[in-house]
Amino acid sequence: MNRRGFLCNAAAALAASRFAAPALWAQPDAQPISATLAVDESTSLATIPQDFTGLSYESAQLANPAFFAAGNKALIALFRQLGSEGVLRLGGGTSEFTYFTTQEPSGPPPFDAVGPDTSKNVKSDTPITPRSLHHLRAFLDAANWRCLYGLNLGRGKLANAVEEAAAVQQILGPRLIAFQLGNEPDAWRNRYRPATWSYPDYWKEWLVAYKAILARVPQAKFAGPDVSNKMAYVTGFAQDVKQSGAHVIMLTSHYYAMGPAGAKNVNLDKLLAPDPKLERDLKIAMDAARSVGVPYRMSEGNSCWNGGQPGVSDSLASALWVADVMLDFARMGCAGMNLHGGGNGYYTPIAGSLAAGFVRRPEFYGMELVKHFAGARMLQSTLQCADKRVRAYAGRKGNSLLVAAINKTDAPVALTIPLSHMREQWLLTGPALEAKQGITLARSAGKALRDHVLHVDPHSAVLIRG
Ligand code: BDP
Repeated sequence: MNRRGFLCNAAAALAASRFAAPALWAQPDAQPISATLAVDESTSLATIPQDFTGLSYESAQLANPAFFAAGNKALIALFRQLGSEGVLRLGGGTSEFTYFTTQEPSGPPPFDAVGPDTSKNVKSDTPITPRSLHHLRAFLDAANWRCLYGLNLGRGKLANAVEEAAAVQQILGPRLIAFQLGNEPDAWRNRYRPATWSYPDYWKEWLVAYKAILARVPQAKFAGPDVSNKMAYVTGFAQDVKQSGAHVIMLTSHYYAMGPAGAKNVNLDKLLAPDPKLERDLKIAMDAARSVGVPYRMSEGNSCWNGGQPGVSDSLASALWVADVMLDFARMGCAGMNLHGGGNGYYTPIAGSLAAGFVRRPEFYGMELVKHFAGARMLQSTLQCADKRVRAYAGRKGNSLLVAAINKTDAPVALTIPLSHMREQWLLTGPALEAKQGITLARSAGKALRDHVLHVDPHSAVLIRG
């Protein structure tokens, strides 16, 4: 039964929660939270690029040439489901443990699927060969996605990175967006570099590598600095890029909402609460990117670093979190986001392997909801609501007004919006906040919105097109 069809106003919502289908409500007696979304159609904040959606995988995954390959049809289909265009970023902790070789290794690959990297230091070096790059190209062609490619600057030999760059450029061709040099260089101190390591040291190394690659691959494009969280690296990089005249096409950094996994404060409540560092750091990144005149992309991130928190990163909560965070980044002008994962990691949006097959994890559905905003202009909107875990966004796409509402509370929300009718809707729900299975994103027909009120169930998200 579609309960939603019966919910006409806040009072009815309460009645329905008590008598119609109480089993689905986290708190059957919860009073509806009232909220109002005012939309300013005349003020566009940003246009969401078609390839806003992205995934991030460990570079080590390339050691199995059959993984990113045209034959991996199941994975290609899932990528396409997330976006008719998109960005696959290769990098992560293992990218400092890969090397390029034209010698195809004998014997089976070291693993089927891998990722995310949690060991930080203890890894074995894995090879990347022209064969895996040709397969990657075919995979990207089939998915119609492009690639941000991370080279090993942390531990590798520059000459080897230069050879790899030449092969990647030649093989990926138009599927290559740019190279990134090193993963999270702001975290190299006492790891791959001495205790004195700081931003100026990084810039010096970056420039040497940049020039060496350009000398061999004149058409190479670059993005960076792909840092973990030290925003001073992003602003410093922007300034130095400008001063040196280096050609960088995109600024990048990572965003993990929480971490490390296992820490005391890592839990469902924290994931669903507003994160003050998001707006603060994103503003710094956007300002830096604007100062260079290039887009900014969140090149790697997810709910909780160190592989994700079981019961949190793999639950309905992560689906609600990702829908909110993606729209928030988009609203602030970010050009795209690469959700990190791979293997059977807790936070990965797609889990599995060639042998076991691939499955959608809860986060996948949150990303899928956001894909409907691709190409939309994000509109200036103001949400009035006492509970900050209620979120709403508006966008204009052609003759449609899109409104997404994310209810991260355990009470129903009655959201007043500037629409009296919806043409269609997508509903993101699951059996419980911590549920790992049974998460769905279902599309249904439109209907009238009595008194302009959109009812949003507890722990659910809805996207409507009016
Ligand atoms: C980041 C690494 C990535 C890891 C992730 C994590 O770049 O490879 O998988 O942390 O710890 O720092 O989950």
